Amino acid sequence: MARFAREAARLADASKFAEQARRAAEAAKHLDASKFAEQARRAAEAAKHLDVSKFAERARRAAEAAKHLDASKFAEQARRAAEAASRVDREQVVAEASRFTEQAQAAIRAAKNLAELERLRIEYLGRSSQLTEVKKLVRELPVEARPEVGGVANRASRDLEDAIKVRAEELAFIEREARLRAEAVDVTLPGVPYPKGSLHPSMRVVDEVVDFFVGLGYRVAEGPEVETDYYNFTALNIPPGHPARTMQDTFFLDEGLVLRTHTSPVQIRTMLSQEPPVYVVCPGRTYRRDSDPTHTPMFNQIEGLAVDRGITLSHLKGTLAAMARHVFGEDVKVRLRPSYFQFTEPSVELDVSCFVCGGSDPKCKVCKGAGWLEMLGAGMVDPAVLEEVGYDPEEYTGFAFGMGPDRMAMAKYGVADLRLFFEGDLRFLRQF
Ligand code: 2U9
Repeated sequence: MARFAREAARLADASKFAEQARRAAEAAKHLDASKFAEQARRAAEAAKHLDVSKFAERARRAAEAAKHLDASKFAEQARRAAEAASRVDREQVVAEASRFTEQAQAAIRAAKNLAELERLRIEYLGRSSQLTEVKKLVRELPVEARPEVGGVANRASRDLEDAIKVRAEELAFIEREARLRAEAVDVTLPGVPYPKGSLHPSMRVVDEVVDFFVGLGYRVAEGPEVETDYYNFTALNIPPGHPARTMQDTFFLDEGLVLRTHTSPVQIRTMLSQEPPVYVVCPGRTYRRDSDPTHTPMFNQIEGLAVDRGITLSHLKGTLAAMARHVFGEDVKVRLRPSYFQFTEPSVELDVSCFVCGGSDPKCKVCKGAGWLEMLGAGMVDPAVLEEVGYDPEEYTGFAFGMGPDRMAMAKYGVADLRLFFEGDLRFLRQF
């Protein structure tokens, strides 16, 4: 048993001794010699356990006195022995308690981390700690010693709890500081370069064109790339067996499905799903069996459609001229040439004046000296197409247009081979 607890236990023994001595003194009062001797012997026995030679000596003298039946002397000796035992042991308990508290506090202050601190808390304040043992012993102490020893034990508990709290706060602070230091970011280090992507040249043109039409209030519509024969051809006034079908170099799939050859089916779907007015722009991937420096099997298209009351060819021309200026520059001019498409009547092609030389350079790389660039096809929506989607061609008219943003990008950025756009070569793509 540790010293603090051992001292408390000794004090409990002393109280037993004092009780024996009191009984001996009682017996002495009645001059009962044999009883003295017996009581005194027991007192001496108890004193031995105390291991305090002074007590033992006093007890021995008490026993001696008892032998000579000197009752009053014995009683006096026994009383003094009892007093001394309780006083001396109490002092020792108090001294031991403060030594114990000091040692424990020093250990707590030296705890290196919260885990060690918790170990110390269990050691000093836990169920099998000295303090708990001492508190249990208090009940066995002489009544007059209980408040003092109990007080000493409670004070020791309080002091240690306080010390643990203080150390816990210190350690939490130290551990937090260490963590912050370990996690610190050196903001002066150069950053890790993050490879930055850029927009594909075709997509830059798509964005510019779509932005222009969205600015006019058009909505953007998209649709499937695998289409039915009906949406890709029949609804667009190209019935089965019509020669116009063979001109489109279509990729045919199973079960009457095709890879769409234009985004026109998206406009058909839009008109079937709503009543006029319709103002839509339809960007997307389209497919034709074609491969040379100016044709790839997959290419982008932007088509658009405006159907409303009183739409005329001049609306078409004004709208597309403004679009050309938005994409190629404020100075470009446009001209219309007559053309033919199955789904528009009349049909036109729109040329843009060369945005590089303006027609002044016979050796211009972009227009090859022509001064004009073919930019898009367009026309007034054929009444047969309006009828097909359930719009009354007597009440509504519309214009439609279609353009190839890949081709437009080739002209705009001076790229001679369209195939470069779709090979995914970063050396090419990084230039945009
Ligand atoms: C509906 C009615 C009419 C769309 C149009 C063109 C003219 C045209 C080509 C441009 C270059 C295809 O990408 S390209 O090869 N397109 O010339 N497209 S009129 O007319 C429509 C579309 C939908 C319902």
